[in-house]
Amino acid sequence: MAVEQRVTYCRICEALCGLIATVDDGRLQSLRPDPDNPLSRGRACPKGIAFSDVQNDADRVLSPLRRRADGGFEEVSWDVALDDIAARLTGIVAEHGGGAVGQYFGNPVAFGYASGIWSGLFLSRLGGHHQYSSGSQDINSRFVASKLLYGAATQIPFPDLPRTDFLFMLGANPLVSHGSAVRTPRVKDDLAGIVRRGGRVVVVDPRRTETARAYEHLPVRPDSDAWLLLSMLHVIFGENLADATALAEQTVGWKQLREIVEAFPPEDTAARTGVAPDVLRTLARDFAAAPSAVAYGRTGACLGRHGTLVCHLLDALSIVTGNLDRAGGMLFSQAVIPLEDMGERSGRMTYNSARSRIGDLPEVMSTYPAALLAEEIITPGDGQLRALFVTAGNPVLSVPNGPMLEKALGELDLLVSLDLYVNETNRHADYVLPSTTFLERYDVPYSFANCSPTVFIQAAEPVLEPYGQARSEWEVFDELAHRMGLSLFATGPLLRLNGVLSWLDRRGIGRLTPRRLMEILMRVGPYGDRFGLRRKGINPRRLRANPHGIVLAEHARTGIRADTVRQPGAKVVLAPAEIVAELRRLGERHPDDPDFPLMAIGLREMRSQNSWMHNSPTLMKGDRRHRARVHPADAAAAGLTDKHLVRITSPYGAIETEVLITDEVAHGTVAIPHGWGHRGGWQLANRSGGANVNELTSNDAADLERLAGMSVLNGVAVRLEPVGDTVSTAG
Ligand SMILES: Nc1nc2c(c(=O)[nH]1)N[C@H]1C(S)=C(S)[C@@H](COP(=O)(O)OP(=O)(O)OC[C@H]3O[C@@H](n4cnc5c(=O)[nH]c(N)nc54)[C@H](O)[C@@H]3O)O[C@H]1N2
Ligand SMILES: Nc1nc2c(c(=O)[nH]1)N[C@H]1C(S)=C(S)[C@@H](COP(=O)(O)OP(=O)(O)OC[C@H]3O[C@@H](n4cnc5c(=O)[nH]c(N)nc54)[C@H](O)[C@@H]3O)O[C@H]1N2
Ligand code: SF4
Ligand SMILES: [Mo]
Repeated sequence: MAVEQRVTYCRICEALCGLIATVDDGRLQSLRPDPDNPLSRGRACPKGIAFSDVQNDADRVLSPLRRRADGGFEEVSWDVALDDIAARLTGIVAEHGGGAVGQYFGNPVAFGYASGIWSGLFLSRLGGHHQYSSGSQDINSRFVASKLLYGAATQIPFPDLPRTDFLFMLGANPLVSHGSAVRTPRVKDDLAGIVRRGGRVVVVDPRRTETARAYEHLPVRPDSDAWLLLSMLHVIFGENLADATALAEQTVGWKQLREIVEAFPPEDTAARTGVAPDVLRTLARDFAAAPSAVAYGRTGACLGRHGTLVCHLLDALSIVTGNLDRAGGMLFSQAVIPLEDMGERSGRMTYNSARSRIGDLPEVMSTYPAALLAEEIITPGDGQLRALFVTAGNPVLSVPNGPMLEKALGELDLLVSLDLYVNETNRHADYVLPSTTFLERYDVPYSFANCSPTVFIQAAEPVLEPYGQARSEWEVFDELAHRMGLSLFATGPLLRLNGVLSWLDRRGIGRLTPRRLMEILMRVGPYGDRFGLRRKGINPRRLRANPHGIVLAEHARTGIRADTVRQPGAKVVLAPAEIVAELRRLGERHPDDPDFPLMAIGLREMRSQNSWMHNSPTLMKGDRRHRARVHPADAAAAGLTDKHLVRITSPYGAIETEVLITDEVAHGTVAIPHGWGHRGGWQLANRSGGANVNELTSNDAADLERLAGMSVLNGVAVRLEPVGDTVSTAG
């Protein structure tokens, strides 16, 4: 067969860059950036290109693996695996009820719509509620803030980068992460454009990051953002810089917010934030005075002790200055494929409709804090978790207290994982089921792809047949349901689609697959062809004819608050009771402990993707090792020199890794990447050393952020000690 060039897009991170795959006789030869993708226009990062290493990895799992009595794995057929899993699940449900079954889904699930929908249907059909995800280590605080502000957890407002005059960016490093909760595949151009237009980009971060270096850096102490933002609002209200017209028209509760922030003058918060009062006052005035301005935050905003509050205050900053729902400000996300909308309308995007068995924490869109997983497994009683599916996740490395979780996994009656690899989590599984890569499946973007300043849609057909026996995740859940005699559609949000479904049925259109569901939603969505009623609307045929994607509108819509906010009168709620209660807890949760004088924060690297790309030879070339970034003064105080092995101890655990001395972190701050310390089936990753930073973080329910049950991953109290006189000789 001839060598072919096939158009697709990358699904590793939220930029979703266009790619061209060179395929020779069913094998991937290489990936390169797609020059004709209208958004990424010939740009991709090293991970996207190096995904060919993952696709063709000799360590990839390509047939179902079953645990042997001696602890190793053996290859079995799909029929053997699925029959046994179905039988064991049936037994567990018969004995303990569906409440004994759970699932954890990891970050890659967000890049394919099918797996999340079908596994969710499967679990709810069993009557299970034990649902966990990477969200409680990532973005659930953002969802909860949105639920409280806008009445819609899936409403993620985003910065209008191409038109703003002032980007206030807190706890994000998009020059490395390529943007999260905002789709900006050419983020370098988008940020440079702001400055070129005479605007400003201010980066609030404890570390002088790649992004901070390129723009204006405002260093802050870790986990102090709530105080910083309260003081900015203090100045804005106190100096009458708020947009009174916008507040009256768009919001309720702004007077209460004004009262609250009175108690936070910058002079009082400076000691905590490390930001001088005059600097903060000038910043607040400039932000309010800019023709357009927007506050944006990501994981650095979400992962502290008050993540939900920080997300709330960030939005409040844009809203109070009249920058909501207008060009250059903070825009409401609106889906091209209204999947989330369907969830919101059917009341499925819940918050705090139930509390966790352990720790009494609220559910967030039917998921509980993943930090509770270990306790939920080992704690006897009604609702004890006994069977767990892990889809595209590696919680042993990504969730606090990996060692305890690892032990707990061994207590399960059944652990099944759908993955590309044997990782640190599923090496304890009864079954590892080989999944398709994004190159082997159909996709259309949803979820965070809606946070796009330019309205865009692209559908990707599979560019490769699945390697080996790899299967799509949704088919696995579909098959299991079938073998257990369950119908996935007797329940849940799909009931809402009944009208459309019976219409299709009458026309003899076959069984419902996730793809069919998305195609229906696309056609009834805001840009859809309404099955022929709207001539220029999109439909599957048009998407196939335009494989590089279609720009549906140069700019995302503005002036849509009335249709978007699901609060009484479509008014944004600026002082919800939960946030007011959280404000009362401020400070209580920051005890100083002289035994742990430093604060650890996270750090993402250009050539890592959480825990799962350390087996790519291309990405691991050169001097790639796990290193904790330590300020020269802190290193000196601890008796550490460069490349020294350091023991980092928190109240919850200790790790040993290498030191990199740098003044890019402030005195008192240590920055440590997550997703290292491998012991899976990925041989190069295993050889790369490093440690699991989540041995330092706490999975105690009492330590979790209160409103969203977020793991506290930034601002972790630690101390440093040299490990003997060992200096690494590698590199
Ligand atoms: N200390 C600390 N911890 C953190 C963070 C932090 O900043 N600091 N960040 C957190 C964040 S934001 C996130 S999102 C989480 C991530 O946490 P997780 O989602 O639990 O873990 P990942 O490392 O992303 O692992 C993803 C797994 O999915 C597999 N995979 C990749 N693609 C596919 C696919 O298409 N199908 C299937 N079935 N499997 C696939 C990979 O092989 C890998 O095993 O980590 C969190 N943990
Ligand atoms: N190359 C690469 N890209 C990725 C990933 C990856 O692992 N590698 N992961 C992807 C995933 S899953 C996600 S969720 C996104 C995340 O996207 P981002 O959030 O943009 O990524 P980070 O680099 O973690 O940026 C968080 C920033 O917050 C800062 N920070 C830490 N603590 C605090 C604090 O208390 N206050 C403030 N103001 N800042 C703080 C950190 O120093 C860091 O610079 O990135 C995605 N993109
Ligand atoms: S930035 Fe890199 S990893 Fe993210 S979508 Fe683009 S090519 Fe893929
Ligand atoms: Mo993430």
